[in-house]
Amino acid sequence: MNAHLDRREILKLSALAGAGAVAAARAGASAVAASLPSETGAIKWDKAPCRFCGTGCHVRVGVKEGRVVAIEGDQLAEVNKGLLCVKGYHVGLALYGKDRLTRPMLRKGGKLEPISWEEAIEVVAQRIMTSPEKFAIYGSGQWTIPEGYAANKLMKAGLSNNHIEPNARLCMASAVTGFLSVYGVDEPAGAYDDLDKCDVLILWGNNMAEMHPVLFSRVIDRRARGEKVTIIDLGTRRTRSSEFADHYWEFKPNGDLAIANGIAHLLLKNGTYDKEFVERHCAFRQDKTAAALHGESMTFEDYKATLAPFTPEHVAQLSGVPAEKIQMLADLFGNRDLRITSTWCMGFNQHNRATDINRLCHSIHLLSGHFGKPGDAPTSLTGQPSACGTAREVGTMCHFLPGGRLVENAEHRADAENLWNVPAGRIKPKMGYHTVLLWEKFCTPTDKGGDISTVWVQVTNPGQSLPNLHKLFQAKKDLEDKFLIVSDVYPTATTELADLVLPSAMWVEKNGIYGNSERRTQQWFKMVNPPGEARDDAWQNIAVARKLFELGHAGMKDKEGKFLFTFKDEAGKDVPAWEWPHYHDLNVDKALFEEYRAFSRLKHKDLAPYDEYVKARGLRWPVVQQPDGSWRETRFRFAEFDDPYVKKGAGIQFYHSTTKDDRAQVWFAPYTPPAEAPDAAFPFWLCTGRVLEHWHTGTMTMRIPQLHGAVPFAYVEMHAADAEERNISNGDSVVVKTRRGELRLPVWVNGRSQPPRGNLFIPFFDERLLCNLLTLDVTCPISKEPDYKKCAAAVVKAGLAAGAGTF
Ligand SMILES: Nc1nc2c(c(=O)[nH]1)N[C@H]1C(S)=C(S)[C@@H](COP(=O)(O)OP(=O)(O)OC[C@H]3O[C@@H](n4cnc5c(=O)[nH]c(N)nc54)[C@H](O)[C@@H]3O)O[C@H]1N2
Ligand SMILES: Nc1nc2c(c(=O)[nH]1)N[C@H]1C(S)=C(S)[C@@H](COP(=O)(O)OP(=O)(O)OC[C@H]3O[C@@H](n4cnc5c(=O)[nH]c(N)nc54)[C@H](O)[C@@H]3O)O[C@H]1N2
Ligand code: SF4
Ligand SMILES: [Mo]
Repeated sequence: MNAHLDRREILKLSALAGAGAVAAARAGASAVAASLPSETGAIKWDKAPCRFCGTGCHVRVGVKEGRVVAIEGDQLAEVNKGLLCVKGYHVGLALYGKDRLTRPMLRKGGKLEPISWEEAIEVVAQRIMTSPEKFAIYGSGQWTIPEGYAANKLMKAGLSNNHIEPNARLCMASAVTGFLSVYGVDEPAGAYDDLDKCDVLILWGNNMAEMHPVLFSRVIDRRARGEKVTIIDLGTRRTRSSEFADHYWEFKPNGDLAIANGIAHLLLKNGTYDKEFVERHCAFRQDKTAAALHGESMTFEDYKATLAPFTPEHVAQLSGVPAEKIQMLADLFGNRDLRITSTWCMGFNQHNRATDINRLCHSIHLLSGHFGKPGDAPTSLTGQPSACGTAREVGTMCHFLPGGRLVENAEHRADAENLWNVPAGRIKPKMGYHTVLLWEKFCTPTDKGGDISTVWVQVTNPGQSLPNLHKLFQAKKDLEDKFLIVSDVYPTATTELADLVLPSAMWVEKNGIYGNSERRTQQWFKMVNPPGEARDDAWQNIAVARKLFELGHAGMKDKEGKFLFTFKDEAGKDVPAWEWPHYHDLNVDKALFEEYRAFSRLKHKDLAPYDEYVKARGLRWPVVQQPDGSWRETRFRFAEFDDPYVKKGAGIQFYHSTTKDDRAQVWFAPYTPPAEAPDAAFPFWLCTGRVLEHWHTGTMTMRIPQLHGAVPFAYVEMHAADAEERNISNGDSVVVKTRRGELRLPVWVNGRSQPPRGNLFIPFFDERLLCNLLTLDVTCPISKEPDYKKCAAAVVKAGLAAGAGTF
């Protein structure tokens, strides 16, 4: 049995039977790797990163007669070495749903009516001109880097408006605040190579078998080669990942805070922490206000004393994980001969104390010295294909500037104004509204403080993915003067309330660049034409900017009076890229990327020239030029053996330390209960999330017959004993209620995953069954990311069968 076959097996096992079999069968086809681009018969092949998750696999895309006709795993790609999961194998079909949006549409008399692009761009620009400060862009970690960069520049450098946010606020914002408060700079120090080297892998509530399947297979594959790797799955429900774990330990919601403190407590009590590492590289910190990014310093003695109550017994009580397991985890961390990698995703980030739990996980790695060696790493996994690249690195959040910098810092603004060549003072010094606040302001009447009047949504589906939808989205219905613009590729829950719909080109219908979970920047070229009149998102931003320029908006000019998006072709001739027939006269992606690159060097996130990415299957930043002219990527940051920015002889150097002494911060954070907990009226915990076959709101995967067929509708999972007690059988229709809404859907007992007693789980991919009508919009006070993972719910058996389907 060769290694690839084993990885295929696990990918197959992690899928439902039907869809998994397809994955396994198709994986064999990936043996035809060749240098790219190439032609086999009439099929022309080229490379692209997969459209879906943050793993960032590379696919080979086969095009024939203007259509994507084949997809293979790219064997030249280090991330996936030829393998894909079931979504990857079907990614080409995401383009070919029958109801692609093909024309701009404006709501007239309650109905969306086709209009011309010229009119559509005019409508957007006029809307902005009416009140530029009440305009907002709500974008995405699925924006390409140039798209996000163009939108960010339009807003911050052009409109002096910081109301721009990506959906990554719902996703990675807490990982960002975690990294910033521990290391002073965002994104993981390690790389996927850690997964090849670790002896122990701890999943802190992330369901890697379904959400980062190819990455998970990279670990499972090692077992098949005879290597020993112990997988510990800490979670609030049994998932596909638990099936592959050596240990599955279930904790109560928010119990992770107690577990991490329990480990730290024992490391200190038993003297098994890494004294030398701590003395050389760490400082101690806490946040008494419970809302600050940087908090106050504390002494080692204070740190130890604050942890004293977290005995294994006390932790067991808070978390539900037995005391001896806490001891076992502490023993593992206390053993310097082992290499330990921790991974996490939304279990940590969607949490009312999300920044805290991120900090604590980094802290136990630092305290025990499990840091800075291959395999020894706290590794935050990113969800979307370019949440790192476009949301975090390009800084499309309301408080960021490109390159990991801040709008509230005068020096950072001055640097950005220089690079953008706009007059000093152009960038507004106050941060904009974070996502939840932005939608609250949009859904509040103008005379009641609702001072966002127009939102332009790009590459995201907030009508389905925002929490507490009645309040944060559907309330827009009754507000006549609010205007919603949506750029998408399909009709969605968001276009349903849109006043203007703009049809977009997607994935290989345009050039693109994504940045994945391990700091890897990946480029692709346009391979097919978009359908009908669908156009690139970057073009849409540039065309609106040009219209604003023509309407006399002063912000659309730079210091010399030139239009902000001025492009030249290779001969040095100006190209009016805002005119669609000229958009492809040059590679706009390349031009925008080269401009953006200058920002990447401000905080050691150096990117290589565009052409280097054309040759590679992605490169991990910082990418630094060598004396021989070649470009070298960095796998392990802060470690002298690999990171070019670490001083010689330092070993480890946290060169963006918040205390400016090259130290990372070890944090204390208390155990805090969830924001809402079950009570007599709402006796269940409700958790929400995803399944392997579907991508988020399902707009793409529900239109792919194989994936739709595998999991055709949403359901609520509950424990068999809870169901029995209520006389509920598999497939019965129930109503799930919370303080915010209710939803009728079928029950799945002993299904894909198994929540413990008193817990429910609903996936959010089904637009007919919107679980976000139920969820809570409470956020982590520091990251402002909502906690979708727990609220209190009740379940009542419904009288009639559910509309969507039964098992
Ligand atoms: N197939 C597929 N893959 C995807 C995506 C997709 O839509 N489909 N989306 C991508 C994106 S954007 C993201 S963000 C990731 C999400 O990837 P994950 O975070 O791995 O997945 P979720 O289903 O959101 O999270 C569910 C898990 O949250 C954990 N959890 C619940 N409460 C707590 C708690 O209090 N503490 C902790 N530590 N854990 C808790 C539970 O154990 C549960 O299994 O997946 C990415 N990959
Ligand atoms: N209940 C619950 N809700 C959640 C979460 C949860 O765990 N539970 N997780 C949150 C997280 S982590 C995330 S990341 C979000 C994701 O939430 P969303 O971003 O809202 O979900 P997607 O389905 O990825 O939306 C992407 C949209 O872009 C469209 N699209 C695809 N390609 C293109 C393109 O090239 N151009 C344009 N203009 N449009 C395109 C798709 O059709 C789709 O409508 O959901 C959040 N919401
Ligand atoms: S693991 Fe993620 S990136 Fe890789 S094929 Fe699957 S969805 Fe695509
Ligand atoms: Mo996400």
